[in-house]
Amino acid sequence: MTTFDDLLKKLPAESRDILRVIWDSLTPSDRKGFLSLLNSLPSNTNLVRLLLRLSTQQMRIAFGDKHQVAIVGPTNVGKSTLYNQFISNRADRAQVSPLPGTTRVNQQADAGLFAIIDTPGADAVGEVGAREQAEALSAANQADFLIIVFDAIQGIKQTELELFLQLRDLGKPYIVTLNKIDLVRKDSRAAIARAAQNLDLTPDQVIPLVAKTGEGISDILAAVAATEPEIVAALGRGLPQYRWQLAWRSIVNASSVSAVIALTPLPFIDFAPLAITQSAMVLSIARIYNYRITFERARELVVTFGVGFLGRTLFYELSKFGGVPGWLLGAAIASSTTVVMGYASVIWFERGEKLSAERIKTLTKTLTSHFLEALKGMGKKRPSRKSLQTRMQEAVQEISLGEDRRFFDDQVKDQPSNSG
Ligand SMILES: Nc1nc2c(ncn2[C@@H]2O[C@H](COP(=O)(O)OP(=O)(O)OP(=O)(O)O)[C@@H](O)[C@H]2O)c(=O)[nH]1
Ligand SMILES: [Mg+2]
Repeated sequence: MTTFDDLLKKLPAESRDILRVIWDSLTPSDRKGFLSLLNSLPSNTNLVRLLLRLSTQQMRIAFGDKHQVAIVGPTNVGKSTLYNQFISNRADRAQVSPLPGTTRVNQQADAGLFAIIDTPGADAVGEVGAREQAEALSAANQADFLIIVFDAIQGIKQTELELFLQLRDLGKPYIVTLNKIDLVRKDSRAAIARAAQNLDLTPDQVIPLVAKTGEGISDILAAVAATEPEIVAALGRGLPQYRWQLAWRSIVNASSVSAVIALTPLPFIDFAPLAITQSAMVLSIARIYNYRITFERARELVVTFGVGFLGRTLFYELSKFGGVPGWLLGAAIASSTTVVMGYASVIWFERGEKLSAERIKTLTKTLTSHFLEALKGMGKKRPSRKSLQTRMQEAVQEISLGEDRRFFDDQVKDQPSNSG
C-alpha cells in the first residue's frame, strides 16, 4: 500500500501542493479513503501523475482555503467604496471621500467568501505617492487575486496603462473593472470599449461597476470565481443563485479531463482513473451545494449511479459497429458519463433525488452521440492531449450555455423514454 509520502514524491510540483492541502484537511477516515482510492489506480505512475495534474482544479474546488483578494488601482477610483461592499462587519469599513489619497495603508477584512484587501492609490507621485504605491504593490504581491479598478470618467491614459502593465506582470489572476459607470450612463458601452482598447483587452474583459450602489458586484464575483477555483466553492455556499453556473464549470472541466484520460493507452474497461476524476468532481459539486462529504462517499455515489458500468456497456455496444476509432469512442463516452454524473449529483445535492437508471442511460446516450459528432472533425489520428481537452471543453459548452440548465432538465422530464 502506497503511503502519502510515497505518493507525494512521485507527483509533479503543482499537484503536490494541492495534495498537501487536501491531506491536511482530511479526517483520519477520509485519509484512509483517499489512499485507497489512489491505490485502486493501475500501478502506472505516469498515469497517476497525469491524472492528478489534470484534476488539480477539481481538487482545489473541493479543498480550497480562504484566499486573499486585493483591490488595486489609481487614486480616487472607488476602491474603498468597492471594499465596503464586500465586508460583512461594519467595524471593518474603510474611509471613503472625494479627496484623492484617502486610503494611506492597506486594510484587510473578512469578506465571507475570501479575505478582501483595500489599498492606497497606486499611481500617485511624490514621496508620499511612492510610499503608497509601494504599499499597494506589496498587497498585490501577496494577494492570490487582483481586482484592478479604473474610473470611467478618468479613463485609461498613460499612467493607468503603466500601472495596469505593472500589475499584470505580477502574474496573478486578475479582473479589470471600470467604476462610476453611472457617470457615463448614456455612453457606458463606448466607455467600456475605449478602456478595453487602451488596455489591449476585449470589451467583455472590462466589467462595468457602480461601486456606490453595488450594481455590477455580482458580475465581479462571477468573474473572480471563473478565474479562481478556490473561490468557487465559497461562492456557491454564499450565493445559491450561482450554484448551477459554478457546478457547470466544474463539470466542463472534469469532462474534458475525462476525455484526455481515455486517450491513455489502457483498456477502456479500466475505469479507475475516471473514477477519481468523477469523485473529485462530485466532491467539488458537494462543496458548491454546501455539503462536506468524504472521498469515500463521493466514490460511493459514482458507483451507485452506475455510470462506470453504463460507460463500459456502451463502449462494447458501440465498438461492435466499428468505423469509429477507439480513442474517439472512449473519449466521447468518458466525457458523457462524467457530464451525466455531474448533472446527477447536482440534482442529488439540490433536491436529494436520485435520477433513475433509465434517465441516466438516455442522457448518456444522447450526449455520447453529440460528443462523437463534435469530435469527428478531429480526424482519425489520436490528437494531442491539449487539443482534445480544448475541443472537448467547447463541445461540452455547446450542449448548454452553462447558465441554463434547460437542456438537461428537458432530457430527464417525465416522458416515455425512446432510447429502449
Ligand atoms: N458616481 C460615483 N461615485 C463613486 C462611485 N464609487 C465611488 N465613488 C466616489 O468616488 C470618490 C472616491 O471613492 P473612494 O472609495 O474613496 O476611492 P478610493 O479609490 O478608495 O480613493 P483613495 O483611497 O483616495 O485612493 C468618493 O467620493 C466616492 O463616493 C460610483 O460608483 N459612482
Ligand atoms: Mg480608498
